[in-house]
Amino acid sequence: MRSVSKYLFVILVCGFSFLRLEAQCPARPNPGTVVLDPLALTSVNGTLNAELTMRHSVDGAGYNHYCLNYATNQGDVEAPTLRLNQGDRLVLDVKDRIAIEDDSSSVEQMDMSGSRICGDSGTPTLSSTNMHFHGLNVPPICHQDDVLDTLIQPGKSAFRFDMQIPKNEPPGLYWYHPHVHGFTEFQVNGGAAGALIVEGMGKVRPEVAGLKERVFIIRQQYLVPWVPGPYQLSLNYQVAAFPSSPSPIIKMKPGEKQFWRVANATIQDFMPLQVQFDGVPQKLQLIALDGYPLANPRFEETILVPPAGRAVFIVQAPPKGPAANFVTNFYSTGPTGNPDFQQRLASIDVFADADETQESKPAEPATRSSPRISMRNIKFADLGQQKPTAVRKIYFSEEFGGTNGPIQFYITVDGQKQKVFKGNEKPVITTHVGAVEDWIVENHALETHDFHIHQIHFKVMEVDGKPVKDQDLRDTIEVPFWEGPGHPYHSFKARFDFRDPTIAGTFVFHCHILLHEDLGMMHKILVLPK
Ligand SMILES: [Cu+2]
Repeated sequence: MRSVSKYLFVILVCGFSFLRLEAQCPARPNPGTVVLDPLALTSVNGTLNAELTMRHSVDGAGYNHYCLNYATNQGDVEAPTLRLNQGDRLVLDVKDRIAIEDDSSSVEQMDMSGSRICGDSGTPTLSSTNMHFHGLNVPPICHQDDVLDTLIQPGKSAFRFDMQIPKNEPPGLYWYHPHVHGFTEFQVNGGAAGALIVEGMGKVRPEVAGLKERVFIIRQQYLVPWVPGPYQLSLNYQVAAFPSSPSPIIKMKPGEKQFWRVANATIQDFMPLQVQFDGVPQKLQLIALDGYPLANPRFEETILVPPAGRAVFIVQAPPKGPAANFVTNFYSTGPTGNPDFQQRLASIDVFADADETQESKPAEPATRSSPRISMRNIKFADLGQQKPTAVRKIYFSEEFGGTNGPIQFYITVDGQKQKVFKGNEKPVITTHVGAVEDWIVENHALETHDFHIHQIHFKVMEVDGKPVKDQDLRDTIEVPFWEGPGHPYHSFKARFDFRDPTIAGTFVFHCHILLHEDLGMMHKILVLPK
């Protein structure tokens, strides 16, 4: 915390001016109101075509809003949920209409030399944007999921993303957010993130068929995200700051089972999620993690969802009587990390007529005629049986400057020199289409980090050197902090699948604590075509 005054000084000197003539972002829901699902846009005849406009404003409490607006007859709506089927085409036009006065000096600028230009040219700034489709197994090329080269500049014409969801994409919850290196944290802190759903979960996991479905996006906002300290969480943009403001309300019928899709769209909050009745955690039936259905659904009282992770689970409402709450618990990220606080995300109120009070989509009907999707036919299904073609070790570490906490954040391939990410760097890993690799990822830092790789999922096989019973497919996972000398490093070992030729190209792996990513805890991997 000693570094706070330094950060404030930097911000004042930089003239961090967010003076706006008028609010560009829609008003967000008042505290203590019923939580509605985000507006859902659904593909029609195999295509979902939509236009989103990124805007910016500052609210009365001083929080920056970055909003991905979708225009409706009732006005702009932020960050709609994009719902598609396997094999559908997503055509998304994204326009940047951020208008911030003089942001050019506020952050160190990214070196784009050496990058191919995809979209607009020019230097990336806090007002530039682009889009990452987190978890989708789509090509890392221009107009699809290419965060390294894509730049959308303010005032320019719309940039078109155009991609096909693979026919064997795992049904599940994905999400989209800006990913301009050096500036990702600000826009996600401001709320610029939404859900993307590949339909069909009820066909893979019959447990959810026929249940009412809810989509909950948890976001996190700091007044200035560089400054460690207090923050607010929100649920579908409604601030959850109990007891200083009333909790968001989730309405359910007594005893009703619902199918919740929950995305952790925070910038750095590791969330041990629970549903409690009178303070007692209830068993939640976990169905999927990170957009990948579990081989065997299991019951858990606490579901740990790291930043950028998603969990899909079945919640059963209490009978009338006990106080029911959806909470995230305290989580320690270690001596140099920021603590993640306990917070009630919503109170669950049971009403016999709960149906009429909320907008949400009924889950896919449990019709016998709808064809099943077999777990064997979705991507990566046979990964456990493959022989690895290479084994790599990768580690997180931090460098200190005096007593002010970590100043450099590294992710390093074992044997290489520690370095921060540069836009014009060469890939630190080169592999080829057809490879299946086992990676051991260790954390040598006194702070928990959050591993994420673009374009593929990985199958978790060991944690801290011991085989795990549930070999889940993930795209994001926590790696706990090192307790210090005399203690082993925490690690996970997972199998990474580079067999699909459509992911050939250059993409990134990084820490999904977004400040760390922006400061360079990221590197490139090149997958050569066969
Ligand atoms: Cu990190």
